[in-house]
Amino acid sequence: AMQLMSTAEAQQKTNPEDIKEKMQWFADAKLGIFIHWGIYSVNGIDESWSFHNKKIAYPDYMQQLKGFTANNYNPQAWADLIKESGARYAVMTTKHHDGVALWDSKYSKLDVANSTPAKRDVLTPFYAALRRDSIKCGAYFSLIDWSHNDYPQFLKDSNRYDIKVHPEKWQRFLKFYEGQMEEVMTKFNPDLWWFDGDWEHSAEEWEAPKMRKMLTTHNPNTIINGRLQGYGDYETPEQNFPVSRPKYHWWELCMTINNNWGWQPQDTNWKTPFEIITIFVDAVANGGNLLLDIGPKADGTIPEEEVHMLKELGAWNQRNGEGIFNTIGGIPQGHFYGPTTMSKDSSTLYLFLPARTSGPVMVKGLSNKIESITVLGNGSQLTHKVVGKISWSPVPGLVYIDVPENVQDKYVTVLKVKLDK
Ligand code: JFZ
Repeated sequence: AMQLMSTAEAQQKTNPEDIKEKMQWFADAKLGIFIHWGIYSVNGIDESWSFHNKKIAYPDYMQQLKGFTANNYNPQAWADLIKESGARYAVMTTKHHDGVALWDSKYSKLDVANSTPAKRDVLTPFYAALRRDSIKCGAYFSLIDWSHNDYPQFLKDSNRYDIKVHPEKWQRFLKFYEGQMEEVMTKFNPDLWWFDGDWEHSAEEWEAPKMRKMLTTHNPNTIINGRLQGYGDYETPEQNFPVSRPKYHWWELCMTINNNWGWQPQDTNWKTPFEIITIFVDAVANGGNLLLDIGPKADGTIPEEEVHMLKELGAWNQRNGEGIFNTIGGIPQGHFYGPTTMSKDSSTLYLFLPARTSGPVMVKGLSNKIESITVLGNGSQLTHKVVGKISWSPVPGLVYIDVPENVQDKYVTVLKVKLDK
């Protein structure tokens, strides 16, 4: 039997009306690039989870510090590639659950500046490059820190202590984690915070309201993702996404290009550009964004498959971005065989053809007259026929649009339907 996945109920504690203005760039952005970079990229193993799940001993995991060189790291080239993809924001792992900070932290020696051959803060030049390219800066920040001695959880099935027995230790951890968060805040002033790992403790234990207050006081426009035990601004459903029934005001699907967040050489299960683009379009048509992940190698090179994907996506956006960026979700599903979006003034409808077609496509329920239909990317004008419209009845007819094969996009074709107002 088919099973429908239940999407987690949005348990957002912020009022959408209060944050509408600051959320606008996010709503318009549609595409972000997620970057998982850390010492786990040295051996090419699971980020943090590999030692937590005892696939590798903790000391051996930490040996990777010695291999994090960032020798070929070119932050401007990263930013330029992200720009080329069409993405309008980037989210970089400032610190994963392994506790290794990618900036020079005054609260710990466990950072790439003090403990790796890279010998420098790798975040500052990247965020500077993003800002030069007018790309919004997102900071992934793990609440969990499995390396910290005052953090209760450590390896799977072996915790350090119980918070109820040693509340003073947890207080010490809070000071540390809040200190590091404040460091990231003042150094980089992120446009967006992408928290992760909230599940190990409650909102009260994380002091989530206080953290939210600190961040929004420093920068009232900063956007916080949902993984702060409900004290965020938007939802982040992951990977297995029933995106078809959005119940969130703002949401973002985060997804890997192969099967892993960080670089893992054995994982060659690359999604195709067609797959990525159809998922992207599906998210946007349902009012969401796609946060697409890349995993650079320890020397700072981005795997060629990922470079290729970002370039293909960018080329597709060059041809078809008019139907994506700054749009809103389209007409109800069932009125068209594929995803749809609309211009904000609803004068233009964009129809996405999820497959190549050798004949006409049909749209239901359009009560406006159609002024013109063009194919994005090549400007071809298409003809259409209205079927079943009765002159005296307000019920719209069925619109059949002719889509010749030679005008179709290599991946997903977008038809621009201008409506008479
Ligand atoms: C977390 C991390 O543990 C993981 O390593 C990676 O960084 C990813 C982006 O985020 O993993 C999660 C978090 C939340 C869900 C699934 C995996 N979730 O809500 O389904």
